[in-house]
Order: sequence, then structure tokens, then C-alpha cells
Amino acid sequence: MASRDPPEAWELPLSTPAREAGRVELGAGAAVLTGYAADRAAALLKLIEAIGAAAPIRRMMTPGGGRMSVAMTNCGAAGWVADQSGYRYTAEDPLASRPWPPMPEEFAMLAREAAREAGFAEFSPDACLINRYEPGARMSLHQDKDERDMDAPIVSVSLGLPALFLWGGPKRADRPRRIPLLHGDVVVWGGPSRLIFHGVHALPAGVHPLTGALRYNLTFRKAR
Ligand code: MD3
Ligand code: FE
Repeated sequence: MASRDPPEAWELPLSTPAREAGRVELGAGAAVLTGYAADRAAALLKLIEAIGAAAPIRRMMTPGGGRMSVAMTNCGAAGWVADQSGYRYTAEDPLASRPWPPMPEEFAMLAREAAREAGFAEFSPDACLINRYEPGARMSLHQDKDERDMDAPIVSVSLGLPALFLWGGPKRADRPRRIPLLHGDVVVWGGPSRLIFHGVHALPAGVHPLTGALRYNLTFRKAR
């Protein structure tokens, strides 16, 4: 089945139970810590709301002239932006012309603890990209390569509606595996997995008790 086909019913849960804490190795340097952030999810969502009030969650333009289906904002010293001239990290929110909101201590601690759990000591992210998915929003296969330090891992936290994550290989043409990411799941990607092509399948409609019709993803990076 091609990765663009919509998820089959059996691939994602219909209800949204808290996932049991566990660990699934995806490959060298990549591990899903299932349910790792579930007990902190409500607090994380409150912080996302506060960040969104200061730096609105917006759909950015791509250099190709389109608009991304995923809406984004950032917190931390650096924030990832896309516009007509390309992709890069900035110290300021271009919408507001002021610094991105600071990264909450709860965010930084979660990222650091999860990275350590997965074998990466002393992870200190300076950037947190906040992605918000509405039904139909997707992220096509890409590499994260705008960061200076490829030795640092990336930590991602999924909140709200479940999604099918597409985990490819070192080449864009490598056929991706489809991995469900559920509320509270934390994924750590480092070492040989850091430059793997990856994406997110179009979000199926649903209702989550904490986020309604939305999925959020926090992506922690060392950008500078
Ligand atoms: C694998 N976000 O923001 S997070 C992104 O769910 C991004 O919003 C997706 O890909 C999301 O760039 C996926 C998981 C993720 C993040 C970075 C990675 C997986 C990764 C970097 C390398 C390999
Ligand atoms: Fe990515």
C-alpha cells in the first residue's frame, strides 16, 4: 500500500485510552516511549495555549508559494520558520517582531528526561516547534536538516488525536513504515536515525477529550 493511502481502520485506535508506558525501538538511535508524557499532557496543553496567545499558531508559507497544512508556532531562543525565501531558525517571531516566547521549564525538563531515557545524555534544546494538525493536515516526507548540530537528537511529543507517522529511510524513495503515534507518546531520534526521511499522514477526523478535533506535536531541537 502506498503511504498516501488513507489509514485503514485497524491502523489507528478509535478511542483514545491512555497508552501503557513502554518502549518500542524503531531502529538505531530511534525509540518510541509510549505514554511517557500522558500524565503531564493537560499541563503541556495549558502551556501551549499560553504560548499561542503570545505567538499565534499560524500556517506558514513555503518557498514554493503554497501554504503548509500544519499550523505552527515556536518557543525557545530559536524558532523554525518557513516563508518565500526558505526555511531557517530565527530569534524573533516574524509576525510579532519580538522574541519567541521562552521555553517553559516543564518542556525543557521533559525533553531532557526523555532523551536521557533513550540514551542521549545532557540534551539541552534551544528550540521547540509546536505543530497543530486539523483533520486532513499532513506533513510530506522530509529531513530535519536546518539544525547546526546533527549530534543532538530530536525529541517529539504527541498530544491529542492519534496520527500515523511515516518513517522512511536515508533516501526519499525508501518506502516508509507507518507507525501510530498516540496521545502522550514521546519519540527520540538521534544518531543514525537523525537524518531519516519522515512525515505524517493526513490526520483522520476524531474527537479527543483534551484537544477536541486537533493533534499537537512538540518537536525539541538543538538548532544552534
Ligand atoms: C525522525 N514533525 O516538525 S515528529 C517536524 O508529528 C516533524 O509533527 C512530525 O517531522 C509531527 O519536522 C513528526 C517526529 C520526528 C521529528 C523529527 C525527526 C521524527 C523525526 C527527525 C529525524 C527523524
Ligand atoms: Fe521533521
